Amino acid sequence: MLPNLSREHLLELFRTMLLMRRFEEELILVTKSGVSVGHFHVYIGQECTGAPAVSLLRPDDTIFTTHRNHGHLLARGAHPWRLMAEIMGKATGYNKGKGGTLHLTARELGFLSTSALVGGTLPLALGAAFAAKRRGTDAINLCFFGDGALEEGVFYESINIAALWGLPVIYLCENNSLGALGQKAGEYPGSTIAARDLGDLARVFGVPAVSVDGTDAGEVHRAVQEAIARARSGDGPTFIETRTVRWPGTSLLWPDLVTGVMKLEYAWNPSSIPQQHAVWHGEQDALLRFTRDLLEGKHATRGLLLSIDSEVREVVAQACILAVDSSYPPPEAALEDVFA
Ligand SMILES: Cc1ncc(C[n+]2csc(CCOP(=O)(O)OP(=O)(O)O)c2C)c(N)n1
Ligand SMILES: [Mg+2]
Repeated sequence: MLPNLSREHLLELFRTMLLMRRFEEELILVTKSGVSVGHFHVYIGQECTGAPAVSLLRPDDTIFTTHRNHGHLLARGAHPWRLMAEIMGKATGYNKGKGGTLHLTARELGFLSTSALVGGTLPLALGAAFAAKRRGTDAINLCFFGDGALEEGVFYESINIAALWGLPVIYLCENNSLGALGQKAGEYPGSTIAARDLGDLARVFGVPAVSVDGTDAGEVHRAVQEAIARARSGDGPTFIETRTVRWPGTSLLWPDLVTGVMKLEYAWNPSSIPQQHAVWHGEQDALLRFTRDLLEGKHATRGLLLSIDSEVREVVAQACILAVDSSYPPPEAALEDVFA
């Protein structure tokens, strides 16, 4: 279902999701063409979670995210070219090329720190929420993490304190392990958690928990909206699990564009989807689901959606050119911005 928003707002969400998708498709393609960027993780297939969730925040709210962060930053309005430059380790990037994809930080956008340590941002989110409450503001913290973070002890310590002190933090667990619990060598691992319902891991601390379909922007929007209302009014944390099937291009340790560049046409002409990806594009691709919902709800014509796509592709192409053309930080800069 679609979020209960104006047409203009829905199209803005569509644009954001498309930007996330085209940005990462381009990133994979540019890597294949020989531009070295090191290891990175993509958000493909989880767009219907990040876009509506981040769109609900106020400018003074803070966000913590993980190694799978590109989509979250784009949703918050990060410049695609400065993001791409950072991923490539260039001096024009958000962190002067020193953070890279795994530690991408943009304080001006409320991203105080990103950690590639699984579970690493959970206690930091707690600190940000504590600071907001202590200052007497009603700002909140949105903390994204993967299902793998529930295997870490720090999750339980953090949510316990958040519950005890009624802190304004939203624990948004992006569970992308559905149907992909591969533990084979050479494959990206799924999490192994004994609990059947991940929400139970929060409920034992008295924290309200809800599980939603992460490809359903309407469900995500409603769950995050309720969690924000609770946090702002002083009623403490909420745990949200968003469930998605892993995109086939991330079953390998290094992302690969195995499904090819997605065509919007797949949304209205399923026979154009390559047979081997019929299930992914036809049933599991969050962005295509949103596209079909927009068309069925008569919020947009195919022509309008295609024109937004062309515009987004142009933005991404320019971002990539600028990033590739940027310089690496000079060796003399190695000791700048070092705290210890
Ligand atoms: C503390 C820690 N242990 C192991 C790793 C190696 N590692 C990187 S990503 C990853 C899987 C994380 O799964 P999840 O949190 O569900 O995120 P996903 O990649 O599935 O989005 C692991 C184990 C790490 N970065 N940090
Ligand atoms: Mg995961």
